[in-house]
Amino acid sequence: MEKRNHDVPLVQWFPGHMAKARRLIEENLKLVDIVVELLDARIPLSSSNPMLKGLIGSKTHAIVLNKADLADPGITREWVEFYKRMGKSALAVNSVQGKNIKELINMINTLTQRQTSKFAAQGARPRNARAMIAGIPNVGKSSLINRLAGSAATKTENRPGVTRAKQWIRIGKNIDLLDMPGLLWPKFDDPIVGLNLAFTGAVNDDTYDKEKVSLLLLDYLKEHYPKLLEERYKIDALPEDTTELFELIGRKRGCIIKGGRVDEEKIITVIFTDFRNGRLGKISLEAPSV
Ligand SMILES: Nc1nc2c(ncn2[C@@H]2O[C@H](COP(=O)(O)OP(=O)(O)O)[C@@H](O)[C@H]2O)c(=O)[nH]1
Ligand SMILES: [Mg+2]
Repeated sequence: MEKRNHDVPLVQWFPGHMAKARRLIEENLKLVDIVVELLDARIPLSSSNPMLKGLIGSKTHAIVLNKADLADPGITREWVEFYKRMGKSALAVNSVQGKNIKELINMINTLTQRQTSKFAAQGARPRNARAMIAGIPNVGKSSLINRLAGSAATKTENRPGVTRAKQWIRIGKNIDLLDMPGLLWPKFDDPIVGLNLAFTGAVNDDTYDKEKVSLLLLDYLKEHYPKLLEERYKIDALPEDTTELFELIGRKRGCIIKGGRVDEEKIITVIFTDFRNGRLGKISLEAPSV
């Protein structure tokens, strides 16, 4: 995305909310053995939070790439390898269909074994692992918690008398998961990050220039996934000019208003929905730089 014009209006974050979220994470971190950091498989860098590293310190940390069903599978594999090379455990999942959820449970059990079996040598039974899920808004934290909990979910603890009781959900036999996920903020000072978050729908559509952003998305798709554009919109040769492509997509999809002009609002919606629902195909917006 280097050569692009990045004058996309930045999303406004609220420092007060951020400070509160940060405090909550710090507070909850003390209670768990492992933090599962949920990232969007299409934009692992843009959906990560630079502050988290400092917050978790030496706590066990696993990377989970969610929405893998929407991402380019080859690039997702590269990301998993990338994190592993950095010495982190990583796994790609689909929280809606429940793909790789068993593997995630195994991963949490394995990574926390040292803590849960601390007194095994003295004959004590291992205790349950305690985990929390953290990630930026809309990355799929609630979906993943629902998937992990399944239908047999039981709230295991709600200590009365404690001012802010923590809710735990028992996952399988050996894991207690904090019911409240940790809310993180994306990096908000990098325009490329803002753009990737807008493309994927992670930020509210009203916070940026939709037409500009949809043209930038087309630019990216034209460069990296031209075949998918040709197939979806039945175009034989993609026009050089992105605005032309934008209008052509409109004509192909019948986004026309009186007088034969294209309905720009409608085209923007078509492009965003097709991309975000995976109807264009499996697309990644970031690849590891090896
Ligand atoms: N395609 C796809 N969509 C997902 C996945 N996980 C979550 N979503 C969707 O992403 C949106 C945000 O999910 P949610 O769990 O509310 O995110 P949260 O804000 O992090 O709790 C919802 O529309 C989910 O259906 C996934 O693995 N694949
Ligand atoms: Mg949620």
